[in-house]
Amino acid sequence: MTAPLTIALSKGRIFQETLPLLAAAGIVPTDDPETSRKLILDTTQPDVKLVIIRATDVPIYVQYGAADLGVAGKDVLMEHGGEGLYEPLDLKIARCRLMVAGRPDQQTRSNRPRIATKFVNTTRRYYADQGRQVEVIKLYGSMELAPLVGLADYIVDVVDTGKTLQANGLAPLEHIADISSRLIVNKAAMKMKHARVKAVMARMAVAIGP
Ligand code: PRT
Ligand code: MG
Repeated sequence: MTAPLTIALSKGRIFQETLPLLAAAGIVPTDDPETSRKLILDTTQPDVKLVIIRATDVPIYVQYGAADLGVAGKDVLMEHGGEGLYEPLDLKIARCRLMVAGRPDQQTRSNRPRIATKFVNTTRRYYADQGRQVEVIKLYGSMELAPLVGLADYIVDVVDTGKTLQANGLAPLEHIADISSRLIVNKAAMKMKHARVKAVMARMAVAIGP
């Protein structure tokens, strides 16, 4: 029996948008993660399993070889740093933009504004590259609240329609990066399971199109 090929995915938009690409590679899960409590899903290919984990954990599982492949947003990969990973394929799904946002009328109160974000590494790098002094505050969610209650002057977050910002009286101010989800591959798996990994990649690539 061959060792299984394990693919790490998060629930929600990434799972939904990756399904057709996996189907093109002949991989169809036999459980629905939105209704099943299982964290390891079987697929129509007996030697391919899906592991369902938090979006930010996907690069960690792949880095350490707990999953051979994964799908993660470029925002999550920028923050992770990419150690131990290859990033061979832009899946062009779950697109959004990483932005600095704040109140449209924001007057910076100090020469060292506070930025609330879950993307602390990316945020530090963005401001450092521009020689701007900031204080970065790590949050785990609901970043939009921080400027409203005086916790921070600005936030760094991913924006799609902008409706969440707008509903909270915030506006996108600076564009940091265009984001889409990427296929990531453990470096050792790329060597040890080369034929199977390449086959999945090739069939997904055709489904993504130009
Ligand atoms: O939800 P959880 O805390 O488990 O983790 P997560 O938020 O990182 O996961 P998930 O599944 O919500 O997002 C996975 C990936 O989808 C992210 O890493 C991004 O690469 C990508 N993506 C694309 C988005 C969005 N669009 C998006 N709109 N991730 C989050 N959002 C948020 C946005 O920050 C806002 O709070 O969705 C909300 C609605 O956005 P608007 O701009 O349309 O109002
Ligand atoms: Mg979310």
